[in-house]
This record gives sequence, structure tokens and C-alpha cells, in this order.
Amino acid sequence: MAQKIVFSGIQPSGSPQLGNYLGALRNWVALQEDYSCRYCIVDMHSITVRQSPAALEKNARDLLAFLISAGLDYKKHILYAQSHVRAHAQLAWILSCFTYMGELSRMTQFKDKSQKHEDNINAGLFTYPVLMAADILLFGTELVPIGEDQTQHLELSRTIAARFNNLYGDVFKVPEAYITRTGTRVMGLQEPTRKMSKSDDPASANVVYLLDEPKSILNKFKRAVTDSDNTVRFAPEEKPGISNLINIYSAVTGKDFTDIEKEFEGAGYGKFKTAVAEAVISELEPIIKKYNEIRADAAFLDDILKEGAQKADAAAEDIMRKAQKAVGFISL
Ligand code: AQP
Repeated sequence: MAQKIVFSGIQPSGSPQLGNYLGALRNWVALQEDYSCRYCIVDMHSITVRQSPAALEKNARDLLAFLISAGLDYKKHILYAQSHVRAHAQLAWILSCFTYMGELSRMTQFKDKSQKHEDNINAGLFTYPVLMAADILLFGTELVPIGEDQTQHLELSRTIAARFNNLYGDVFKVPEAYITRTGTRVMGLQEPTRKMSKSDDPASANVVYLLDEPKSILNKFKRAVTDSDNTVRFAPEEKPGISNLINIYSAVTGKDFTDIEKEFEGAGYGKFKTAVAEAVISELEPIIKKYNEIRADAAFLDDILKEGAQKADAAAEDIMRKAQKAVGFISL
């Protein structure tokens, strides 16, 4: 039987951070065993927020090297950059004509990002979920591994697919979300009520970047905002900082929350923070070792991108053609 298709994307909008890894990338690697996966560096999404062109390109290459180092199998699956495959933009246009302004206005990410970038509330920021729907629907995707923060966008992709199918017959598969229990939402270390984001201020100790030096990771965890009660207990409302650390520790070690509470009973926060940092550092260590081996090899990385774009082009062709035919574009 043919393997089910998985699609997911990550933006090169900064250096990748721990939330991207625990909430998404780690699942991407695991899913490769049982599914046929398309993993995409979604650079077109990133320009909805103003980027320095040089930084965007560097971040995309860093990200590609990180994804390979973390275990993405570019030979068996498809790993590519979104801007190299025209069908993303072509399908996004068609789908934007089947998406309502009211639906897009309700997206919390649009509201959050508009507040964060008041001087640049562009149309791309507003239609971002339509491009995301195109990314997913292009490939007949059945499963989409995403962090919990992206569930609203996935729901909209499902709505758009169903609406289109209702009008024109079964052109698109209606995709399902794939969310794991732990690590689904990693919060900032300085602002534990907000999710950790790669575009947060890099000067603050809020974000743990996957490419941070181990010393810096340790320092950031030691400085993590907690409460004054000094008891390691999971209570997200009352103790958001320590609960975030418990969640991270659990995601990395596989231990459950009650076992962690027992393990650190009476230990105090200092000892716990060091343990969390050490667990994160040793999880990342083999990935960073491999990253340092391949990052400087530009030709190797470019070849992977070229091959990935060709494979993605071919994989998208059938559904792209069906969608164009469905709306009545001239078929040749
Ligand atoms: N803090 C997080 N906890 C859990 N999962 C997260 N993801 C991102 N942050 C967290 C998941 O990572 C995947 C790739 O994300 P993305 O790069 O496409 O966009 P994003 O969600 O907007 O990530 P960032 O880091 O917050 O980027 P910026 O700062 O550019 O907006 C997604 O599956 C996401 O759920």
C-alpha cells in the first residue's frame, strides 16, 4: 500500500529555536519511517515580515544544514525551498479566490504579527494562511506535523479544501494535524506566557537557539524567569516559568511530569535549571557536530536544493493540473 503523504514547513525567518525543534522538527524525523514526507523551507512565508535579503539567504542555508544534521533523509523524501517550486504561488492564487476575508481576519497569528509589525501590515501577512493551504494541498497531503500554535491555520486549510471539493469534485485530500503530547508549545524563558519565537529579540535570553554554544544555553536556562516558591511542580497558570521548564525537560528526556516532580523534590530551582540545560545540550550535541561538518559545503547543499526542487515540482504537478482544470483554465 502507498505510504501516506506528510507535508510540513519551517520559515528561515531567523535562527531555528528550541520550540521549532521540540514542537516540529523532531516529529519530522520520526515520521520518515512510516510516511512519504515533503519538508519545505518556506522562504516565501518569511518575507511577510521585512527581512534583510542577505540574512534570509544565510538563514535558509543554515536551516537546510540543520535539517539534514537533525536526520531529514533528503534522498528518500523531499527536502526543498518553497521559492524554487512555482506551483506554491500558482495554487495560492487559486485558493485565495475560495477564502473569505472574514476567515483570514480571525487568524490569531495575523492579529499577533500585525501588532508586532504595525508599520508593515502587508497583504501577504493577511493571506499567509492561503499560501500555507496551497503548500499542504499541492501534494495530496494527509498528515501535517505542526506545533499547537498552527492548528488554526490547518483548520482553515481543511475548510478551503472541503469548499473547493464541494464545488468541483475531489481535487484535494483534506489533511489532518499531527500533534504530539509533549513539547508542543515551548514558551519563552524570559516571558513564559508567550511562545518562544525565532524572531524574538536575539539579545534577550528569551530564546534558546539550536545553534547556540552550550555555555550560552546553560546561561539562558540559569537566567530563566521562575517564581519564588522554589518547588518543581507543573502548574502552567500559577507557575508558567517552571512549568515550561518541566515541559522542555519532559520532551527531551521522555520522563513524565510526576516523575520529574519527584526527581527534583526539595532540590530547588538552581539544580533543576542546570539539569534541563544539560539535557537540552546533550540532545543537540550530535546534531551540531554533523552541522559543523556540512555547513561550509555550499555545493553539497545547493545540489540537495536542486534535486529537492525537481522532486517537489514533479510531485505537485498532478494536483496543480487538476485544480487548474477544475476552475476552467485552458488545458493543453
Ligand atoms: N515555541 C514553539 N513551540 C512549539 N512549536 C513551535 N513552532 C514554532 N515555535 C514553536 C513550530 O515550528 C514549526 C516551524 O515554525 P515556522 O518557522 O514555520 O513559524 P513559526 O511558528 O512562526 O515559528 P517562529 O519560531 O515563531 O518563527 P517567527 O518568529 O518567524 O514567527 C511550526 O510547526 C511551528 O508550529
